[in-house]
Amino acid sequence: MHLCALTLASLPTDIHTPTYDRRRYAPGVVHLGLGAFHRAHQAMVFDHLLATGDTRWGIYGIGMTRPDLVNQLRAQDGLYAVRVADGTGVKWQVPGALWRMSVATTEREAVVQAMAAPATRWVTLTVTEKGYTPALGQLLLDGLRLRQQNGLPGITVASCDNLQGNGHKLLALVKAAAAAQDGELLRWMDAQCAFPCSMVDRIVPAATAEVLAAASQALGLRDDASLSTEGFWEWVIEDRFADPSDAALLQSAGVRVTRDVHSYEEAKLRMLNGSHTAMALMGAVTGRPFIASCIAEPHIREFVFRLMGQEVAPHLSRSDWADYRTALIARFGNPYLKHSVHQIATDSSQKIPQRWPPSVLGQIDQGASTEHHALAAAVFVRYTLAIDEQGQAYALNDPQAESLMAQGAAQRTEPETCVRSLLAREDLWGSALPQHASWIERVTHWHQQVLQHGVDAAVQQLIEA
Ligand code: CS2
Repeated sequence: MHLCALTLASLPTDIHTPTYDRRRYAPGVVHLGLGAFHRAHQAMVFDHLLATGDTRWGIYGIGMTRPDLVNQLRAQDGLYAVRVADGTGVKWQVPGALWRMSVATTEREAVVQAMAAPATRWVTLTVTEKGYTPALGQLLLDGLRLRQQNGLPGITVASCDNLQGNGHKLLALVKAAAAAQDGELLRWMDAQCAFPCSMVDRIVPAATAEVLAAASQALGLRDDASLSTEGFWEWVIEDRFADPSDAALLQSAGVRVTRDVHSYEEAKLRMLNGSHTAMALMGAVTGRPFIASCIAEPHIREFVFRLMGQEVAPHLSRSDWADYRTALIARFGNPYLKHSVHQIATDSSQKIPQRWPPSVLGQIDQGASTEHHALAAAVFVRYTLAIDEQGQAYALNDPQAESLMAQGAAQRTEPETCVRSLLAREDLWGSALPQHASWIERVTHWHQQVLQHGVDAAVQQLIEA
């Protein structure tokens, strides 16, 4: 038997389940991007608000391209179990906030209608870095246009992707989709809608067979949509809402509402995500499958520790970075999270721009060392060979895979040409970094070490220097 509304009552009593009515009310939130992250992060915050008796936080979840996931969730009435596990213990929970589901690619009109439904108060997004396309701007604009035409109040549209200034980026995208005759719509949007920036944080790997098996054991039911995450979660959102009273509500659920999201965003993107990308590429090239297997190696742990302390922290406006670093290293080592390095290496070309160049440029400005980032960049170049140090081939899952592999292909015979051409890409490094000859020289140096002696020896060399 599957987990679904009918079988919910049969779950063991120590599993936290929704007790509120999931059928009587229309969803108040439309969420675009129904991946693992949203279901184990925001959906659990909304579940908490629903459990307080506030019926406005049910979710209409939109899978952007994945009918398989939406079908699975529909078969389970939007229910799925989440294992929350770390050094402090293991518990299972079934959040109940996901009420309806559609797929954007095949049910676009339903998505537009959902955004323009009278009960809708929020649209949230986790569509990943590469999802910020003109088509997304058009989809949102169409939903907002229908709301305005129907005389409905404005809404809060919250981007929750790992992009600096994500709310500003999203608003620009929506405005770019507007045509000359949309003046009135844009005035309505400015007056009635809000596009707050936000930083979200929780490590939620894609589910593995091991998690699904643990779920069926814990639940006594089959659950094809179960997930595993850590106890830690954070959601920091700019105090800018269509309905200002949402600020206090979100705060009551543990969300931090502030005017200064920027300092949280930059610390998270460069410390957590920046280290993640460095470890993911190292893991992919050395054949270590998970982040936990990387951070368990003393030389990689020391590398990450120094990367954050010496090259990232000096350029952050958040002053409590040392505690943040300690907490991150513990989180990376969480043995329950089988966080695949290849999952994190996915879309590296879209992730690197937010994660590395700001710290490197900060160091260059101060005449300080960029060695750790240079080594990470060298490992990225090595990664484009698509074969690990044991001779095992892997796929580059990246919208730029073809061009990256073409530029990196001859690196064993023409290493300098390959490093130069990959470091010249402004889509990865921005316009300033490719101009710095010393940076290119250091990446070339570390790339040579990586090719000749392997990633582990290069990391050892750096931390012993
Ligand atoms: C990861 C993030 O896959 C990735 O790129 O770095 O998904 C990371 O786990 C989350 O941002 C943590 O909040």
